Amino acid sequence: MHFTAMRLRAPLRTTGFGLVFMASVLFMGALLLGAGQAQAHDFRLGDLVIDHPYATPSLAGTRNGSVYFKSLRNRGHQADRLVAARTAVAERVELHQMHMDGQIMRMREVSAIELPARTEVHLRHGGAGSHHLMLINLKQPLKDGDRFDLELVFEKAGTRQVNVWVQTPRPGHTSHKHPH
Ligand SMILES: [Cu+2]
Repeated sequence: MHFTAMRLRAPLRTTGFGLVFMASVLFMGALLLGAGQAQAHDFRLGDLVIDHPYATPSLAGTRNGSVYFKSLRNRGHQADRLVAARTAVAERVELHQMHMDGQIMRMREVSAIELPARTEVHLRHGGAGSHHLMLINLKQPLKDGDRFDLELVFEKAGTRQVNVWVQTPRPGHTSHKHPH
C-alpha cells in the first residue's frame, strides 16, 4: 500500500485536494446509504417488490390502523393488482384510497390497488389519491417499534406474507412528493 501511495503521489498532486474531497463525499454517501438500508426492508414475489411495509402508531381512542408502503413495484410485463390483505392483529383489512371532499380529506374502500406493468406505486401516508391498507378493529393498539405479519393477496402473483414495522413517520416523507 505504501509503495502504491508513493507512486501515485506525483501525478495526482494537482488534483489531490479534489480527490480527498470526492472520497469524503463518497464515504459520507456510503454512511447515509447504510443508515437508510438499516431502516428499510422489502419482500419479493415473482416480479413484485413490496418495499418497506409500515404502520403508524395508534392514536389514543382509535380502533383502526393504517398500513403503508414505501412502494409496490411491478417489474414485470404483466399488470397485477393487490386484491386483499389479512392479519392476525385486526378483525379485517380493507384497501382504502384517500380523496378530497371539498376541504376534507376522506377515504373510501376500493376493491383493488392497481399495479400496472413496469410501474412503481407509492403508498406512503398522506396525500389525495394515495392508497393505504386499513386495519379494522385492532386487537390492541399499535406501538412504535412493534412488528406484525400481514398477508397480501395479489390477483396474479399470489399470496405473500410480509412483516410490517410500526413507526412514527419522518416529517417530509409523504406521498405529496409522489403524485400518481
Ligand atoms: Cu383508511
